[in-house]
Amino acid sequence: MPKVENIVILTGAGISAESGLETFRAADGLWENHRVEDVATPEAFARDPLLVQRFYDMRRVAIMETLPNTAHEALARLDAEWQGGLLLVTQNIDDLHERAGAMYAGDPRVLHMHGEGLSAWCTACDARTRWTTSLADGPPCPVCGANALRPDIVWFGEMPYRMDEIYAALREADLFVSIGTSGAVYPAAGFVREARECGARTLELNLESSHGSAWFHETRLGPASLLVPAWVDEMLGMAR
Ligand code: BV8
Repeated sequence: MPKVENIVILTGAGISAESGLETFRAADGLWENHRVEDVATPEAFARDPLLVQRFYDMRRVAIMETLPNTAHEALARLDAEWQGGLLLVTQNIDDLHERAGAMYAGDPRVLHMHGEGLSAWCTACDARTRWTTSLADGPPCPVCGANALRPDIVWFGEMPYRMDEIYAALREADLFVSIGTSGAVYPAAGFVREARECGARTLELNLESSHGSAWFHETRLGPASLLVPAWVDEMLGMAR
């Protein structure tokens, strides 16, 4: 493999599956018989804010009850030891990458493009506050006091966060690695093409082939808890 300096990693729900967090596909995209696409939208929030707040209250509790697995820990080791460029973009709203070790909350190298389950966003003053309890109870914004808190989540039809940074990193990437995602949702699902068109090598680590598998130079099938530590050992071994 040619020399690798800059790496961009994209993770999805599959990397957190072995920590016990349900993936979107495993739940057949359903929650209380609602399609996730029908709950995770600004329209659903406008129509039935309590339903949507309860959905994210449940997800917040689930996040707080889970622990990082060996795949998160391996990426944290890579984050700590890799000498070149590294950007970890996650579609996940859990904080398992941060809790895995080297990465810490607010680490600019962990980019939650679809927001964070443990963050509340005030639609009155735009403040974002770490949140680990219920929002369905309608608590006031800690900054401005308004009753205007929503989950700090990018819903369908909303623009994902920090896209400029992501595309800039994809343009510089020598290697793009996708871990535990079905490649079903855009713009994340298009990153492999962006990277490839800019000359990066592309690697997919997933339990099964995904919507985007044809775009990867290499796909390795298996659980993230096995594939990711082995890949990180390979990268760090190669760097030595
Ligand atoms: C945008 C946060 C435009 C929420 C998520 C009509 C109207 C509006 C937009 C659209 C439209 N039609 C299409 C679109 C675009 C839309 C889209 O792509 N829709 C899809 C359904 C076709 N995208 C959007 O709306 C995006 N925004 O387009 O904005 C715009 C433009 C200008 C100005 C303003 C706006 C925003 C999308 C973000 C939605 N939010 N998450 C929440 O979490 O509740 S999406 C959510 O689903 C995830 O974040 C992720 O992105 C996506 C898929 O999830 P995955 O992570 O891939 O999980 P999944 O279960 O699918 O797959 C798991 C994989 O892991 C599987 O492959 C499995 O095999 C594997 N696996 C399982 N176990 C393991 C494993 N692998 C390894 N080891 C294991 N143990």
